[in-house]
Amino acid sequence: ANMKPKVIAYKKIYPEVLAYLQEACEVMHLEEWNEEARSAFDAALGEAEGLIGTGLKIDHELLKRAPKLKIVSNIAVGYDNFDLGAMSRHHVMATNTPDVLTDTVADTMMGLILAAARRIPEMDQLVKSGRWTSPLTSAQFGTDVHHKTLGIVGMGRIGSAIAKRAHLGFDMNILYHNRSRNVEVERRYQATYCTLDELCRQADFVCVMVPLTEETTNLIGEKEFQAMKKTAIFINGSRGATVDEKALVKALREGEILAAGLDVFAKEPVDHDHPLLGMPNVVTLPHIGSATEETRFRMAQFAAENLVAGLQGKRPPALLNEEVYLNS
Ligand code: 8YV
Repeated sequence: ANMKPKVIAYKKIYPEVLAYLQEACEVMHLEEWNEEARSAFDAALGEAEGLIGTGLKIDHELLKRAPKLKIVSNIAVGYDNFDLGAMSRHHVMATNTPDVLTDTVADTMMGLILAAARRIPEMDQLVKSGRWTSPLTSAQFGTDVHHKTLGIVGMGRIGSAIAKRAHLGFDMNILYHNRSRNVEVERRYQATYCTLDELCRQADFVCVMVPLTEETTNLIGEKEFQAMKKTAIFINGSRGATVDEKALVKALREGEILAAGLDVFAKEPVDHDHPLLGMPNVVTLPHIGSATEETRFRMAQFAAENLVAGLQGKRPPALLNEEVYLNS
């Protein structure tokens, strides 16, 4: 008889990582999340001891249907899709993939900062559409990034990696707002702690890098945009819901801020008629923060290691709810 624990992988998994999982588990691999996969998932959930994938909401409703579940391994660092309290109550371990994506996401954010400030996608379109027929006029000039003030909202691992690039590479002055002080970034990158209001008032670039929680939902709204400089560029690489999108649209329309660079949206994929998509001064990306071959591979590998450790009774390296492991 096959005594390996049953696992459902609800995302396309790299073959090497799948092979690693299959050594320790009996894996149901759902490469695409369609109607068919959904019913296969529902049918297998009752016997599953482990789940691995991205984005699926893990709440009381789902946990009720999964009496054998021991661990859910998120292939992402953000875990706003987890109801951690419910998972702990159901004695289900929760894990994520910190660290391995930090530098890649920070690179993406520098890309958004540069793209929005220097209007790179707009200028690319100008060239490719054959409208580059005469020397540029000042109406087409961008704004400098170096020596400007970058305000980072959320100074965790990724925020620190952005501060590093911005300070050491672009001589930027760093302000930050966070739940707690981060003395390391203050010492290394001369970052200055301030209130969210002060940050909004003083920053040339406001970059949001907080996890999505109840406290950070709509953290940036009308009041914050009004406090920003008219020349401010707003960057979001966290979750769309940390920002009131209506207020963002209004701020851009009314010239309360200059531009925005967004990797995330309240609803993903974003609707093609969303007002943000019609604005030339808004650079949009389809949530590619961590989307490089190397990093997505490392994330899948890390998530698989978390899952296998948990199923073998070892402490998963990126365990989020310690109490479940201690009480097992
Ligand atoms: C993930 C992310 O790639 O890690 C996160 O929190 O947002 C991205 O890195 C995304 O969840 C899809 O895998």
